[in-house]
Amino acid sequence: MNVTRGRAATVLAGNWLGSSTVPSRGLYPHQWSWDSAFIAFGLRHLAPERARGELRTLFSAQWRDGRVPHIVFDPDTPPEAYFPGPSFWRAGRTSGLVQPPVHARAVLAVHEAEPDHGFLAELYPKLVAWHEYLRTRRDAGGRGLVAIVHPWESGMDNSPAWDGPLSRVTPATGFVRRDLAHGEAGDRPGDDDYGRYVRLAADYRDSGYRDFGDFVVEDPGFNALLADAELALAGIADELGLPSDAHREAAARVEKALQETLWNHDFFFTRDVRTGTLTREYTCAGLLPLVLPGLAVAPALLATATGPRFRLGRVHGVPSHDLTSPSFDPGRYWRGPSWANVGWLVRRGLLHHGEFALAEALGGDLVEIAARTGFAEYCDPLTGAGHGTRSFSWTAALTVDLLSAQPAAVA
Ligand code: 2M8
Repeated sequence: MNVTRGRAATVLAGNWLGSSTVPSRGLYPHQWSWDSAFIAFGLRHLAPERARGELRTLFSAQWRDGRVPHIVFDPDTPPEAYFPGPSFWRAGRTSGLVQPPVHARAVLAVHEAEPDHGFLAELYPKLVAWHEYLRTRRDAGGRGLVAIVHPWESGMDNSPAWDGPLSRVTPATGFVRRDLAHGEAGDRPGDDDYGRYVRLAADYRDSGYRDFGDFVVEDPGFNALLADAELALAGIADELGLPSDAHREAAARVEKALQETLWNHDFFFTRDVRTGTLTREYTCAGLLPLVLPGLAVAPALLATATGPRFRLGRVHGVPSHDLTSPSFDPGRYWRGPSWANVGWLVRRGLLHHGEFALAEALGGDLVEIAARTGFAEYCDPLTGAGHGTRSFSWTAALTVDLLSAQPAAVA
């Protein structure tokens, strides 16, 4: 077995709890929604039964309204290990927020690695209910796009795109951060931002996880991944011999709304639903529509991706924020560093749009960084230095997937 693949498999085995995988033993000691989907992309090559188990465990915590919670708490992990824990959320064994819907794509990929129609048939209605929740309960702007109600829902928690909408939120106080016990303070969000996250989550909880509050934004990353997930659902329906046109139509509607609402000149921006304005921050979320094979504006978006703002192919991975912006910070959480999951998604997009050499270079670079940094959570795009926690599950899992896709990649 390739050395890097073996080390990645060891990371995943070390983070496995028995029915799901933690993103990291110290910093994130429970199950996270989109992490589990990325983890399944790697596990499918190593242990397909575990990949299926990962997704089944997540969906066993799905709410009756269809939402898939962003955290499923491990009952055997002490409550003080992570804040905000179950007593904060008051939602049983889960949080009440969501994360980007990458699950349908993961379910289909797991099936492709080892066909299992029973697994597909079991997950299909759950995925349909999940997408239905997003479509019907989250269209705050009325334009056919999902609105997120908390930065944590984007998965890109501290993105500069949230600074505007977050400025309306009064930070909560009187709580103890647990994350700083595991991470460098300079890599993590600042105290004021953390206070705002806690305030927003508490307000949403107090509304019964229903109301749109001070933070309501349409994120191009989240919505592009939903459109891609609808395409994956169409693929699952085809495998099951079920009608699939409705899923393709749903994907096309989201793609059209993305284009009409969030595209401006050379990029997809976030829209603040409360003010009706685009944020004008170039963040990696705006590159994610590249995952859509039919994207009409792909040439212009690729020009931005390879231009001075992201310098794809000339830096490490895909920077999470605009390299030319004064708020670019190469080490701080989602304000500049490169993440493996974003790189992996953009690589898929490059393949869809015929950028094969760039895709291969990006894939090789992601594997090399992961191996050299001990599967770091993120890295400095300018130097490749690792940041955040190490032995991070999705970095390891996506490395396995990349090595399986291109066996000639760096060992
Ligand atoms: C980070 O988010 C959590 C909150 O959900 C945190 O900072 O405590 C993000 O990077 C998110 O995308 C990721 O899913 C999570 C676990 O890896 O960590």
